[in-house]
Amino acid sequence: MLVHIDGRYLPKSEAKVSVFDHGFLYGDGIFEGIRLYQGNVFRLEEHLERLEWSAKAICLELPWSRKEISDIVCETCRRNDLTDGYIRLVISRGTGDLGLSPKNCPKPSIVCIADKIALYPEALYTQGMRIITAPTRRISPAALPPMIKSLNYLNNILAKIEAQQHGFHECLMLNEQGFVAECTGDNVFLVHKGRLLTPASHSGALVGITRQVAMEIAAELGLKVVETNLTRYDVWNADECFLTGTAAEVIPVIEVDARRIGDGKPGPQTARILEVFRRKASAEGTRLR
Ligand code: PXG
Repeated sequence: MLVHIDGRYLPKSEAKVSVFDHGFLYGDGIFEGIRLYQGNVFRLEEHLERLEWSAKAICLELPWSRKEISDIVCETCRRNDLTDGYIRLVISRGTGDLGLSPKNCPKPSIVCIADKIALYPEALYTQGMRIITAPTRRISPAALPPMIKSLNYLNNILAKIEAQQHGFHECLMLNEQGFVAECTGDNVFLVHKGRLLTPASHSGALVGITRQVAMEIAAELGLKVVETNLTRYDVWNADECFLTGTAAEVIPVIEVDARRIGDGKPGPQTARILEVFRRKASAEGTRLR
């Protein structure tokens, strides 16, 4: 495997960054998780646009154009002979002194890893997943806007640990007001009485690229899409529930907090959205060759 670091392609064993990198010392940086399907990078422009917005939000001036970053992503996939996989693009504040001021870091670093991804067990896509609500709340947008895809994932990791301590793969996270925000690495959707519901983008969630795709598909299928405040009560009483994310794709949820969702099986609208998602994923994208 070859990893891109600041203009060089290094074997995995040599792909290292400095312990003085502020991404390591302070979590000062941003990233994107991107999928490659059948030799095409899925929604690359959207991922790079979100990366630029994350950079702007943390006052990190990108010294690379969108085209240069896009070329790094594609070249990393080509050098690894990948046709299907997961791309982790990381930009850190760069190497500096101790002390959290970014002023000590003259130049950001860019890392791109392209590898295979271990999904949830395939059985969960047909049988559906059971989840719970985590005690840990999603961080307030007033503290750190969850729209920034930053290197600070401890908030989500704490919730993930809580889920796993109770034997679950994933969990719901609520915002400070107690409304549903998202899961630890996925956005949440409900289907209720023929409408598709999802927490509004200001409710404390990352604005997911897969979320956007699911909303597009739902509209194409004639489902009305509504972004609104949702409570756990709304989730428990939904006809269907599913999660979306670059890693998870579209995964049905059949039980939340020991309440069966719908009839306890993946719902028909979820199945249609998953099917169209898989079709789009294999048909669209930025070609590597
Ligand atoms: N919320 C959070 C907190 C996320 O981290 C999503 C929602 C879904 O967004 P996208 O744009 O992917 O539809 C994410 C994405 C990983 C990994 O390595 C995590 C994500 C994506 C890819 C890989 O665990 N999270």
